[in-house]
Amino acid sequence: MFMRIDHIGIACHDLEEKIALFSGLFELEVVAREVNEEQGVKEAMLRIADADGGGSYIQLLEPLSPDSPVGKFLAKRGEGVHHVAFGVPDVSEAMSKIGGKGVRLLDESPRHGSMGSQIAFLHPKDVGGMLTELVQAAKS
Ligand code: CMX
Ligand code: CO
Repeated sequence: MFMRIDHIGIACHDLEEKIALFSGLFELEVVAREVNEEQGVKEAMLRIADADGGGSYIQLLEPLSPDSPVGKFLAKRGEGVHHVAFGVPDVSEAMSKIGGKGVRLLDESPRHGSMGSQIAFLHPKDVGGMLTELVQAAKS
């Protein structure tokens, strides 16, 4: 079902500061910056690897407001790993397969994600405490 780890999402208070930290430490290049109003985030994608069908990245996330998912997470847990995102060939198919196993889907249908991808989230309480994102990369 999973083809790769698409990205690790990291919650932070100051996006520019964490871009400088991660790109400096690990020599990663920022390949996209976006504001995603629906998800309540300002974000940057730092490339780790390229591959046919989608690469893998670190996703740095700054909340647009305190009552957004990342804003609430920061208030409760502080900065750090927020979610793990897996690359799938077809996000709708993965949602129905996984939903059929009793896992709560946090999205009724796929939403717009980074770099033109289609995404959906699974409830962390049904996945061993890990907020899980499914990603169907944009066709290249
Ligand atoms: N990882 C693991 N557990 C988490 C979590 C996370 N990121 N966020 C919340 N939880 C846990 C909480 O600790 C809480 O557990 P307890 O009841 O034991 O305290 C439980 O889940 C419910 O959390 P909550 O704070 O009551 O609920 P929220 O209103 O914060 O909602 C969640 C949590 C996961 C449903 C919500 O954040 C969500 O819908 N997330 C999906 C969308 C998202 O995260 N978007 C931002 C990223 C965008 C992107 O990657 O592009
Ligand atoms: Co993500």
